[in-house]
Amino acid sequence: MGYRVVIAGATGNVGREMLNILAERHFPVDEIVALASRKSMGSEVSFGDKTLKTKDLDTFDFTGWDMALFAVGSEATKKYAPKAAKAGCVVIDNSSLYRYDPDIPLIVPEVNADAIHDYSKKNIIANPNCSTAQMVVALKPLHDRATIKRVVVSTYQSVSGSGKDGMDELWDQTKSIYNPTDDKPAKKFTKQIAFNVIPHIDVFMDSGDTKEEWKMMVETKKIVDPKIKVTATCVRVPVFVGHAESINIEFEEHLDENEARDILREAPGIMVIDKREDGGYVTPVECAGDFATFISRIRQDSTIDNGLNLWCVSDNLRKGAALNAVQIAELLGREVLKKG
Ligand code: 11C
Repeated sequence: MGYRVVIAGATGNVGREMLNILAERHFPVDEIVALASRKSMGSEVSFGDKTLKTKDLDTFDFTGWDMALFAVGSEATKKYAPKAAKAGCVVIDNSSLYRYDPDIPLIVPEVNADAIHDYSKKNIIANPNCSTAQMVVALKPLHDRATIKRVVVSTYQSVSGSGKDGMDELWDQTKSIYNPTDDKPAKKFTKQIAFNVIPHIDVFMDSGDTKEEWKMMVETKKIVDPKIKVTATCVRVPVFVGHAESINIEFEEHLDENEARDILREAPGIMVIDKREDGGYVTPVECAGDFATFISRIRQDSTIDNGLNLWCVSDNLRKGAALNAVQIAELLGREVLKKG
């Protein structure tokens, strides 16, 4: 016996990946329905070797469905997630709407799987921001060994994080650079993204940080440990899929780089590729389509007492969004609903 599963936002980048990953991981599905906004209704999406025709999210009755994976953005989530939760269907939400609600667990299964039991307060579970998800997978095993005090992170985030429009803008602008008569001015991004980098993701906050940077600080505290201080600079780069992060960590205790490498090698969800030679590290194009969070360039930071640097790369549509949501669905099935 399996689950009756809803995918809300099935035609977007993340919704399509959710369907792919459920099929790839043989999630025990009895029935699955793909929902979309009225304007995309009737369009087709793939689920394994099947094709699903999308139905209207606005009129859908969630009664009798076990879980709904939402990938629709905060506004539509606000309208439809409470409806699903009230009908007894557990919502796993990829938007930022509920992440900071103390009654809603924010889960990365490799890090804080125990939080799953708090789902019942509101029947909703939140999925973190993509740049946070991959970072906390790397931080948690190191924190367990040497207690992290502070993290300084700079991100190199792909355009797929901003949806299909962002990917189209990079593609069109890149082509137009070689064909100046076909000028493609910035629309989705605030400056030219082709052959450029932009130190601005999401809106500016009063502190001067962007909301993307704020999310990394606040979500890391909620998922790993409220005592960890995080400062972030988030940058959009002209890469289609895969976020990279340069992470500097300060610990309470000394942690040798070789021990850190061994700890990360054993940690769930991580693949260490770290040879000190040309190409002995992972870049975003190599991580696209993969489940793992890749760690490279592990080395001591000798400018502080207990410091370590590393390079962390992961598929932002997978570990950063759809894969993590499916892992939460698996956890919910295994620990709570127990049907599969
Ligand atoms: C980006 N991290 O790369 C964003 C996308 O809070 O779920 C995900 C935004 C979020 O633009």
